[in-house]
Amino acid sequence: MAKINAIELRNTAYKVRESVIRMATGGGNFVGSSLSCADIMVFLYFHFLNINKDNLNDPTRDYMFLSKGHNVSVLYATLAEAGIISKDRLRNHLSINDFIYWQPNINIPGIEFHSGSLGHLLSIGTGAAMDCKLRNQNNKVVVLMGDGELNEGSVWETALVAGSKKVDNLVVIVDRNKFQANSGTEELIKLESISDKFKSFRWSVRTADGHDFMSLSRAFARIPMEAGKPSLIIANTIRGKGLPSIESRSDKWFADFTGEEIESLLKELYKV
Ligand SMILES: Cc1ncc(C[n+]2csc(CCOP(=O)(O)OP(=O)(O)O)c2C)c(N)n1
Repeated sequence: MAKINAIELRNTAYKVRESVIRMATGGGNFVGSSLSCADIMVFLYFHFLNINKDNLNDPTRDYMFLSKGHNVSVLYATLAEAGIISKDRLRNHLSINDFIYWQPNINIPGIEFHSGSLGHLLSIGTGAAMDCKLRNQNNKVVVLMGDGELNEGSVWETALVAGSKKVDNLVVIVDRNKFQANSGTEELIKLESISDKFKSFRWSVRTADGHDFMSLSRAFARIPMEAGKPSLIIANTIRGKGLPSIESRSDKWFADFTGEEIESLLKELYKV
């Protein structure tokens, strides 16, 4: 991996956050949990993954599956910063006349697969990773999941298969913001220890600070973490990160802000 340029990544993350906030009006957006994974997305697309506007049709490039599909605004914003979709198109978010809509749609360049129904893209990503291995390609497949999403049964079926079949080009990153929609994950259905559960399914596991590019860089430094094992990175994050007035607020998982509120949130973001 190239040397990390944390300042550049931080600047890109500001722009991504700004786009996510601007999309949280006229119908709304899952702004809280999109902001929790904004730094992760920037790290993936601007440092870790071999995905860019010129190699989308190259089967040897890397793949990124957004399994927590309701956070698609952060994916759109990242794809726009990467020049994969046009920034103008972000204004169509929530227009029924564009495939840019509530959930990831494969008709948008850079989106690998439809999602929205939680719990499915780990199996799709595992299949893609197995396919790459069968072709003797060494591209990496990353799946970004929510922590609450781990409650879906199909996640554990696939985790068992990926560990058992030694799918070691697969990396799952969990946005561990400790919320599932409007409730705390541990109050709903206890998830801990996520690490021990995956390890017992023959995965390698690391934790990282999901808002610290150096910490993410250390966690992703060697993939596979152990030969013959899929990798899990538990990224500890804060819902609403970047906007102190909504950080960790259960009522700001989803929000539909007025134009005035958006302007004031952007001032808060840039601390002006
Ligand atoms: C199969 C399925 N069940 C329920 C939902 C409704 N739903 C959308 S987001 C969400 C919360 C998921 O929690 P988490 O993965 O932690 O995401 P976050 O709280 O970070 O948004 C739920 C239950 C869904 N999209 N798919």
